[in-house]
Amino acid sequence: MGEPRYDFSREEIQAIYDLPITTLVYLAQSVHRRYYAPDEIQMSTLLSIKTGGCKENCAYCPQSAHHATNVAAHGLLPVDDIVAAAREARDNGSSRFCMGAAWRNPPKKGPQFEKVLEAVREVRKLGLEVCTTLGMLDEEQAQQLAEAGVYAYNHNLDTSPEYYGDIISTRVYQDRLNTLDNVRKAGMTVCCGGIVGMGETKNDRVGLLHQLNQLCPHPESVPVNLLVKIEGTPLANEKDIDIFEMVRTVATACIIMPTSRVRLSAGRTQMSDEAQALCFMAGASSIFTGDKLLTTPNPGEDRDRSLLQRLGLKPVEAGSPEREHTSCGKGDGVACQAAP
Ligand code: SAM
Ligand code: DTB
Ligand code: SF4
Repeated sequence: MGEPRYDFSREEIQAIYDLPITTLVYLAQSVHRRYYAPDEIQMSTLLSIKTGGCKENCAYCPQSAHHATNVAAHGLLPVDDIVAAAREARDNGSSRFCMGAAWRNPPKKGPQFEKVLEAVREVRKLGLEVCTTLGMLDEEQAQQLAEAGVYAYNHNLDTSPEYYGDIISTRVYQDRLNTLDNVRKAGMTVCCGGIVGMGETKNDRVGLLHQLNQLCPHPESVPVNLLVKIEGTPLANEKDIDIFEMVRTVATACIIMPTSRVRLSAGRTQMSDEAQALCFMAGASSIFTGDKLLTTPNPGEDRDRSLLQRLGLKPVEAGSPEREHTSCGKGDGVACQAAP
């Protein structure tokens, strides 16, 4: 056990997910140690470079123009502001800087996309790994971002294919898979995960994990977000999910995608220190640092520094390369067919 497999059946994943938590966490930690140092946490910092007014209707998102939230929308930030934020993130120990834009897809060519490419080149010069999340990409945009120096592209599948339509109706699952395909073909690494706590069933969480497992090669990063409930969005009054479902999702992701770095992403402000520690024991080895995610609060440098210190964990050195993924040998990142 521990070598990447792309053919887990949904039933097999379900069986792993349902293991007694002691066995599940033990297995996840054992697999994690084969590929990663057990005491290292990779830190990424996010910046929203274009906020609000998005044409998509994602039910969880404060930045959708379809929901009346009180996000302060702004257009694309000046390149200098982006670079200043990246420098500060690096000085605070981040090894990756992730720029997010509330776009259905980036504008085709033109000054806005040029500005993004320029920001990527400048942030790259600071020695940071550059990540972007800008919505759907065509082949050419993916190529241009890769050439400018984007290391990773974040594009989440969010939930199971069956539940997707309940959460977003302005695009379909296949649109996301197509972008992931373009990202792979362009040679960027893939950051792809989802959200728990959106009213989905356990079967949906397993369905998402199954889809992620079939991405071939597996995404290098798998962000697991806990829903941040935002007033004005359709999910504002969603009931709290049992936090052990989050732990199970993290642990199962680590077991079925052993070379992927699983990131404890949004929602940490609602999680106790103990719950976060349990996620680290279950193999999560990355967090977003800073006091803001894209538009919502995050624990902040001081709180995280103290948490890592109490747990005896340390940040991954900036500039140390991510472990290369093990290729399935089946090609270019299109979902491989699961074994019958
Ligand atoms: N517009 C781009 C896209 O959707 O890919 C990039 C930005 S979007 C905000 C990035 C991801 O943030 C989403 O795919 C979703 O998984 C996550 N996200 C957004 N709002 C969230 C919330 N309220 N709680 C948890 N995760 C959230
Ligand atoms: C991801 O999966 N989580 C991050 C990152 N990728 C871009 C974003 C979380 C956003 C949470 C809501 C907000 O701050 O607006
Ligand atoms: Fe929010 Fe991204 Fe959906 Fe736009 S596409 S509403 S920014 S999650």
